Order: sequence, then C-alpha cells, then structure tokens
Amino acid sequence: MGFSNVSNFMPNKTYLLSRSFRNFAFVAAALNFTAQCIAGQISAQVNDATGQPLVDAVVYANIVSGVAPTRPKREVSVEQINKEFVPPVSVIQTGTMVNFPNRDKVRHHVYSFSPAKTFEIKLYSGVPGKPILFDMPGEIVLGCNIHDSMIAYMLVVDTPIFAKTDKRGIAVLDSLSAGEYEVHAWYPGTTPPATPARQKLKLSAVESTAITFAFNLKPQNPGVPKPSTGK
Ligand SMILES: [Cu+2]
Repeated sequence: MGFSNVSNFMPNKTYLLSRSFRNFAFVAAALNFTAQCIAGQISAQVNDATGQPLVDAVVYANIVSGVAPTRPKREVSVEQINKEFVPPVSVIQTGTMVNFPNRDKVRHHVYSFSPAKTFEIKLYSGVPGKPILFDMPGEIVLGCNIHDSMIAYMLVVDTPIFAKTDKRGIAVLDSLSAGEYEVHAWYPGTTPPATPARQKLKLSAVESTAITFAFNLKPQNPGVPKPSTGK
C-alpha cells in the first residue's frame, strides 16, 4: 500500500504520517470488523467430470435482490511474457479498461475476433498507447498474429461479483449483502452441456454458503486452459 515510503519523509512529517496511519489502521480494522459481521460470502468449489478441481474457472453472481458491492474501478493488464499471455484467464466487469503490455523483446500483434470485443493491436513493443475498453459482456479469445501458440481468455461480466478459482478449484465471492443471487460458473472455451447450470440461492447477512459446480470436462492441465474448438 506504499507505506514503505515512510522513511523518505522528513522527521517532522513522520510524526504526522504515523498518526494518520494509526487512524487509518483503526478505521480499517473497524471496517473490516463490520464487514465480517454484515457481509455474506459464497464459496464455490469447481470441479471437472472426475471431481478434480478446475483451476482458473470463473464464478460470478448476478444480483436478483440485494445491494451490489461497490468495487473501485481499476485498470487491468494482460501482459505478454516469454511468448505467453499472463494471466491466461481474466475476468472483468463490463466497462473495464485493459492494457496489453508487451514485456518481451520480440514484438507481438494481439487480436480478438470475438463478438464481445473485436480488436487488434498491430505489431508492437512495450506498452500500447492506450488501453482497450471492454464494454460488452461475453467471452473473448485473445491470440497473437505472430505466435500461434499464444492464447488467452477473458470473460466480461455485467456484475461486480466475480472471482477465479485457485489451485484447489475454489472461488470466493465475498462482501455480499443479504439477498438473492444467481451464481454462474464459466470455464474457457466451454459451452453447454459441458457447463453446469446456474444456481440460485438466498444469502442472509451473516452467512457463508458453500456450493459446487461440476463441469462435464475431462481432467485439464492446471492453469493451462485448452480451447475446445481451436477457435
Ligand atoms: Cu506474439
């Protein structure tokens, strides 16, 4: 959070800063305490057809009734490192700006033909001049015109409630208000009937609900989602 800069301040300012930091820490602790008391959470386990966890699956929830959590607008990056997209899977809210910085010495030519966002950034090095706005929900497949093996996925969702699964196949949706939610799971390149049905659930103010999604997929290589069609 940048508090490591404290030592750069002149001594007379250090006192003020440490005092405001104490206040900040107090308020943050109080908020955190409040959040734990009033916020619900959905913990989703996502598995393949054999019951093995799916890494980099996306779980997101639409609000049927309840209050949307406020999330700060942030800019997201999909980097190119060693001729791979990092991260290979991203989930963003509609209206998010995304950067595509090239960290390699070779040039890349990033493109998408996906209906949710069709674009290309022609042969470039370094950081492109401006980020790309993703203004429609849907699945986006990224490729590079120069390196055929480069592939990545983005899911644009019309909700601020989303998370990716970790190594255990678990995605946690937290800071949720009491209400009714429609929870979806998504895995790159997967369409029904391999995709499990959405789950509707009611959440009280102080609750952690565990749900499970099972994709009708064969075991995947962890962290390396494969395209189903080669599209
Ligand atoms: Cu490339």
